[in-house]
Amino acid sequence: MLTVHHLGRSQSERIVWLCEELEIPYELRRYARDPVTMLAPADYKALHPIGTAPVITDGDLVLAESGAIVDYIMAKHGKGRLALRPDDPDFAQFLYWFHFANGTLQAGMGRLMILNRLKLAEDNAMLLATRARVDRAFDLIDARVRDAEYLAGSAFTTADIMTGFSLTTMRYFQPYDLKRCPNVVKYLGRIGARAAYRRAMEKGDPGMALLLS
Ligand SMILES: N[C@@H](CCC(=O)N[C@@H](CS)C(=O)NCC(=O)O)C(=O)O
Repeated sequence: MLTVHHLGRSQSERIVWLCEELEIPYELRRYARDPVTMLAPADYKALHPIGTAPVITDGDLVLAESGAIVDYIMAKHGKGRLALRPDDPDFAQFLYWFHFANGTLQAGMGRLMILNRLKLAEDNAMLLATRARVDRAFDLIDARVRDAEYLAGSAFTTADIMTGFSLTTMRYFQPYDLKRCPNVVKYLGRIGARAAYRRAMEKGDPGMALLLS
């Protein structure tokens, strides 16, 4: 049985969301963050040596890292859904946005969160450069979803699932004003209208206000 180990308000919401989109059977185990450090509790850290969310278990397999988990579940249960094939004209876009999610957007948001907590001077070069990089990432997404319904193009794919956390729940940890990104707000309206997204968020983080604007 596939088990999704979900740490509250974390990147593991992606995996719950994927399972709900695919409508596959899975068990959901929820873990609360340590209330002081906001890190994963000891029983979560014991699941996998890297100690971060998401983690899935499937029989003897224990797998971490969002992208690897999404690829694993898609290979086993995707049946061609939520992904583009190499002969699709938007295939390269699909790959780009799938990897942009953790490689650039979430990496930048995480770096900015840490730099902000260090209370550096407002003119600190690293702080300014990181802010500018995150702004560029949001601007790039805004332009993409102005011209296309979803990140890969006209079809909703796992590129959207990979990206969603950084545009929404991550803003509990690193606020980002979406006023500069009107098309991202419209896009998040489309995301928030998906029944599978709503189900996933309600199952994973019951009662959490969804940061869709
Ligand atoms: N690149 C990793 C990042 C994992 C990660 O940093 N997860 C955070 C949650 S958003 C975490 O586990 N934080 C709690 C901790 O480090 O104890 C992935 O996508 O799986």
